[in-house]
Amino acid sequence: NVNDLRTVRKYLKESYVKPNPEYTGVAKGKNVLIIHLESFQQFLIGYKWKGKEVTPNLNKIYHAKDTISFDNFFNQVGQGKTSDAEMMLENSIFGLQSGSAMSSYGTSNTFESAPAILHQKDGYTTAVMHGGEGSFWNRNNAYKSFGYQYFMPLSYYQNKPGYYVGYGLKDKIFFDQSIKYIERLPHPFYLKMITVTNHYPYDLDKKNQSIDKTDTKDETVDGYVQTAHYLDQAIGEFMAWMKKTGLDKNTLVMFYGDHYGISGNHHKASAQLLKKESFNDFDNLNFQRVPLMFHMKGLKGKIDHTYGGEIDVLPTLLNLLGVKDKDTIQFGHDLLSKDAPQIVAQRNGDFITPEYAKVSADYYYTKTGQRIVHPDKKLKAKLTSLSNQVTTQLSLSDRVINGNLLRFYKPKWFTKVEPKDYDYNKEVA
Ligand code: GP9
Ligand code: MN
Repeated sequence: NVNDLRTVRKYLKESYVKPNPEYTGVAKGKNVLIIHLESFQQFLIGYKWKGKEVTPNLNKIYHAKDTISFDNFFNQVGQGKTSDAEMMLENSIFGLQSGSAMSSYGTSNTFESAPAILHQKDGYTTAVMHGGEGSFWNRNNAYKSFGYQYFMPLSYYQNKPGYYVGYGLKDKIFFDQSIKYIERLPHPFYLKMITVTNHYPYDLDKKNQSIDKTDTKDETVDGYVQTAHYLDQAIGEFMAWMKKTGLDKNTLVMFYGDHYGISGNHHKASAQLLKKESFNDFDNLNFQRVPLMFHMKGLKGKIDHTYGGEIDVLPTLLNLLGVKDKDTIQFGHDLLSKDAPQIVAQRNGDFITPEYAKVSADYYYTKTGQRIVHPDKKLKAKLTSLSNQVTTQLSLSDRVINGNLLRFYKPKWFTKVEPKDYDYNKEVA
């Protein structure tokens, strides 16, 4: 009810983190192109197999002088996987403890999401492109609630034999066919492109395999570098197109990995891939790092070591775009802020900070990986406090979703999104 909203707002006010003014508006008015890297883990960046870089194009972008890259950025998804990542990125609200918030609440809840904010504040045209079924994760409804004007799922694409693998069109075909739609989008646009070939079980036709599988002998793991390599090539081709057309000059491209590709059930194979002697639950928490990169001509790039997670992407992006977000219900903060709290929640209540980590009932020192066995009183209080902060953040976010609290929240500048105003069968204007 309304009182819950008050509790949430009070909490957000008290925990508010001021964005970094040095970055405010550096991408003002630019197109925003979000490239969703399916199941892409941070360890792939710079990773070599048999002497060959697995993701040479993304590596180049990661290190480019005009890219802000994060190397302590974590996925925070739960069972909702991709949809939880999308939920967080579009709203700075967590997915749920079980199930998918986009599936369960995407149709009925009120949202104040990135596309609606950018459309209303700065006139952005908003669209999602994805070479998979439109109903997957309830996207065809949830995107309307988020205020996306256009959604081009599989039905917008030509699907010939051999084009489709797993959950959608192969990435190269997807990017290729997306071009004609991108060309029609009025500027500035906010566009999300969801890749899918690098999805378990990492199947790929012979002709597109251009790096060997790894040799851990774990069948669910060994194809991972192969589809990641293919995804990287697709991105290389697409970025070349952007450059050729000059679109790269007025577009902020943001890359992110949605969640792990190799689950916590493959400790032995994971150890082998990382050339480690062993791989425990703490290592698995570290394995939840995924890429986050902002790439734009003229951007002052760096590799930023701040600890953060998917919940923080929207506030970071909005600050780069110079869009004030102090009066929105968002549970994350600008990652470039000097005051970033660097406490990264996992959906199950585990967390990691630059100093400490919690996995199930165990605490660890982040730097050494050593388990904290007998914490003194002071440390114990510190760990409990961190754990409580994480639980509070998660449970208040849950209250927003479960109680549909945004229906009570009406900032003056925001016009409520009406899903019925959107029709995903119409042509781009
Ligand atoms: C399908 C894709 C996969 O459209 O987004 O979702 P996931 O299985 O990764 O949650
Ligand atoms: Mn996914």
